[in-house]
Amino acid sequence: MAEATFTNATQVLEPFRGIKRVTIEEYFTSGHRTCQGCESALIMKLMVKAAGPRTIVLGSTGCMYVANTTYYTTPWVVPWMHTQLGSSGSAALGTAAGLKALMAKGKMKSEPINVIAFCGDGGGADMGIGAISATLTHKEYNSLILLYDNESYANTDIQLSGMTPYGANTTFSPPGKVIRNIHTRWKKNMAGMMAAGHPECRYVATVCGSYAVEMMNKVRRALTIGGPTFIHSLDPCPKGWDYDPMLSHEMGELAIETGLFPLYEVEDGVVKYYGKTKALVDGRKRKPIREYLLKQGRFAHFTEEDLSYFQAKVDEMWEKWEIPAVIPFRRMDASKAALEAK
Ligand SMILES: Cc1ncc(C[n+]2csc(CCOP(=O)(O)OP(=O)(O)O)c2C)c(N)n1
Ligand code: SF4
Ligand SMILES: [Mg+2]
Repeated sequence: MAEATFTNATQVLEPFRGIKRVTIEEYFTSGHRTCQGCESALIMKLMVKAAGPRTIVLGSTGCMYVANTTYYTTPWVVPWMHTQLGSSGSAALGTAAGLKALMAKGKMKSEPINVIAFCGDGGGADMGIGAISATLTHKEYNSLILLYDNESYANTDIQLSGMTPYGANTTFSPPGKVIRNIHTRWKKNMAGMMAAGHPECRYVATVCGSYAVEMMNKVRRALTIGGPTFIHSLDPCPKGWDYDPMLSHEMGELAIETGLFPLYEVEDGVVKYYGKTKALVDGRKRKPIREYLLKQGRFAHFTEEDLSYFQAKVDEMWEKWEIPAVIPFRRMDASKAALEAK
């Protein structure tokens, strides 16, 4: 039998050294129907620009499927496939495995092809978390899962997800006269969870479209390093968050400057902070969370008490977590440990 030529080789995508070095070609073009100011659409554009033409994109149901593929139109220039709402993980793994098998059998030219599966917060952090977790254990297949987090089930009219922030007004959690905050759960920590729980996953990162070059370089790093990789993107959504679409970039910046959404990567277990998040780690003052929350209609019902609670939770991420804003573990303090040892 002929020797299989296929290896786990990846495309080597060097980082873009500044905005002027970014390639001009677009693989997510006009022809979509997302809302004005939609940061998730920008993330799609940056993601595939970073990956380049030898890429297959798979997308689970949600705004980035529905608004991007109205019947007979699509902005995707690369091969694109829709997958079921909770299936981004299985789609990524199956496609990567299928390509590998076809190449090993000599039925396809052997070459590294990027496989990227995206999912929303509903499809990825709630429904599809099991399949994503399974994929992140398969080091023999190269794939990137990108979770675009607009903090709701946006496509079906802004329902609450496990990634919706505390207290937000959604169609499932409208503030009432008797109960002001229907939604009182704190948001899941997806990137931290994926990094901490998947030793075979060599690369996890957080990104925001407000920092486009950094975002693209993290995609390029994930695809270059290979194996299963994961990126979590925080995407301001004018419709669901209820703000003027022209403020999308500012909203992303505020999420980072207040410390609510840290920008970092974990490569082979080493945490590296980026940009303004790094400045916060190095001691710069975090902006008060109210500057971010009060610009959004979904928090318009917040009282001073709610704002203080939210601020205290963000402070906790930075002041109490063992790896600030990344992993919510704390060491047992020495005096308590000594007491318990008696
Ligand atoms: C199994 C299943 N349940 C429900 C739906 C209906 N549905 C389509 S898109 C969507 C919202 C998905 O939310 P998210 O993954 O956060 O993506 P977004 O719409 O916010 O971009 C829902 C509930 C579906 N397509 N499949
Ligand atoms: S609802 Fe939000 S995520 Fe969906 S297309 Fe509009 S801005 Fe984008
Ligand atoms: Mg969503």
